[in-house]
Amino acid sequence: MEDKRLLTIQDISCVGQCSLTVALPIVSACGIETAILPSSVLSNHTAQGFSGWTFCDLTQEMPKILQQWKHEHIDFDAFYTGYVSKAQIPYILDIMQQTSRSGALRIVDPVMGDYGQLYKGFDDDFPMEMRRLCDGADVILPNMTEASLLLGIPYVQEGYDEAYVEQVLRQLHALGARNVVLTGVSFDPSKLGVACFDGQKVEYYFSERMDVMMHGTGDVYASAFAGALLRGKSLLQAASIAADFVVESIRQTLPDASAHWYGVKFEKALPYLISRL
Ligand code: PXL
Repeated sequence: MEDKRLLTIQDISCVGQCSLTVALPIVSACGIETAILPSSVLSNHTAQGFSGWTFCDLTQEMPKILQQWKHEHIDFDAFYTGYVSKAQIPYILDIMQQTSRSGALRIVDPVMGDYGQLYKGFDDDFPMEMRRLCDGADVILPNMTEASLLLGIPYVQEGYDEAYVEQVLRQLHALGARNVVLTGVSFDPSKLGVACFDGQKVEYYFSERMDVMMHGTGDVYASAFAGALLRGKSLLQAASIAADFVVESIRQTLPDASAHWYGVKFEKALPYLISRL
């Protein structure tokens, strides 16, 4: 098997264990060469806990970097996008189109929000632009909040049933994504999981619900998913391995959770992830 090269496009939050600072080590640990395109540089993430942040937008670098890559004939087997801005979406589509190796995979984590809310700094019309990145993706990985934002439907926190989830999966698939992995699905308060839909069958995977809220777990999930998928795992296998890796990362963080409130200690769970590949 030829070694794969993936490009991940998302921000650098210098401190806070999310986005590129988790994607690069996790995808690399999966044995996949990982190139990066930073969408912005922040001092730290924008989620609750920090009192503020610095932000340097890198949109204008994107077309320049693309030109240089084209000059060097640089191309990729896969793309994995995360936290990006509305203005960057046309550039990202262009980069994917112009640097794809044949059959290149597009994995889109439509990072926009959590717990029913858009992240700070995103406008209300961002979800409509994010739909453009989902259209043509091989896999999209929305959480329940992002699913509701993409579809323009109310966020339902709990009390839904399989029929509801399956209707959401069908609507997400209709945005033009080949496969949907919906995260944060729960029918039982003690279990949390994912629902996978390939346009025909719906499959679920549940693990123990860790009764804590920890930042960056969506990025840890998407990174492990991308790494496992590129290592040849099926959609459901990659979705399950990533879910178990998040649980193990949370477990490793729990003894020190109050000092380590800004993210999860995924580093300590990397040997576990590698053992599953
Ligand atoms: O984990 C998603 C994420 C990525 N990047 C930045 C964020 C967040 C979540 O808040 O603030 C900058």
